[in-house]
Amino acid sequence: MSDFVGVSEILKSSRRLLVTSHESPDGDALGSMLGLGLSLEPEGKEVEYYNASGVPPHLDFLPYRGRVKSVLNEIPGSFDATIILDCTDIGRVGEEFLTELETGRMGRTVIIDHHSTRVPSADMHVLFPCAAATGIIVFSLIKYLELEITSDIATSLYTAIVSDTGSFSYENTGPEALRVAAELIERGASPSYISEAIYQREPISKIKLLGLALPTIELSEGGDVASITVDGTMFERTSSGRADTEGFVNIPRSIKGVKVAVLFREVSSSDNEGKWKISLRSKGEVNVAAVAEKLGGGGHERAAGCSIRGSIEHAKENLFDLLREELGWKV
Ligand SMILES: [Mn+2]
Repeated sequence: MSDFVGVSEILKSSRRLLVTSHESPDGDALGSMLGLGLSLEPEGKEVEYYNASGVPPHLDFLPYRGRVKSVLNEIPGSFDATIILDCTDIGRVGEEFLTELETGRMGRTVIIDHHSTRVPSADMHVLFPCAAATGIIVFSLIKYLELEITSDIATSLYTAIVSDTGSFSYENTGPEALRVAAELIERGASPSYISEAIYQREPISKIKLLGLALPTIELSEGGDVASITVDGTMFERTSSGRADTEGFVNIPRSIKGVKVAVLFREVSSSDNEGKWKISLRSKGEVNVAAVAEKLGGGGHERAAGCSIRGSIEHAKENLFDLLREELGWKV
């Protein structure tokens, strides 16, 4: 059961807090981290910020991003509590965190999230799968605790909401997301500045990578599924990295009639077998979280992810079989 009051009590009674989120953080993960932490600091709390992947280039405009450390070892001492945002599975915080957790110095663990696919693995949690972004839950907590929302906090939380709603275009965009966003604008968030910072500062390497990836777009399952593939050689040829594939899945998603969009991204694996990170987006009725879960991943009904080992042909076959079932196609 979600314990909003219990989590608020932990925040109130803790003196030193660690705020963290999942690896490869998106705008919701980092925006929620900074939004929550910055709201607690004026209350005399000592807050440290940690993300195993650091701050990606498209989010390097966030206020106080320099406070986010990517090596836990560089943050000494113990914490009264660790707040894990936008992440229900504690393992997604990263290896180093799991190791440090064993030492007991992380204090009580609290998860604040809006993902729905897993049972949270922390001492206490606030889980609202209906919230469009974790940033909205953080906003509610700040209000409940009667803390001030400065313009830096407003910018952080607005970034969280914009990121997870696809600039207020996905199905999760509702009155609540827009009302919270409106209040954040009143408190100093600038929609044009934030959108430009996130979406209009692409590195040329990303556009070149997209150029190589576009010809791989293919339709399957009678046009219900569209996929795009980025393999290791494309990264090499364009000197780009995994962060450069951000948003690629929206291109197959934009094709008329497509119900499920897929991005296959090759990641380095210890063996030479190949490993594919898969991003899934649903435009129709298909629950892609259900498909991702069958492959050991998770996410939301309309946006989920997982990975498959082996060749690209193997990955496609595996995934498309499951999607066919979910789409209700008879083989
Ligand atoms: Mn999120």
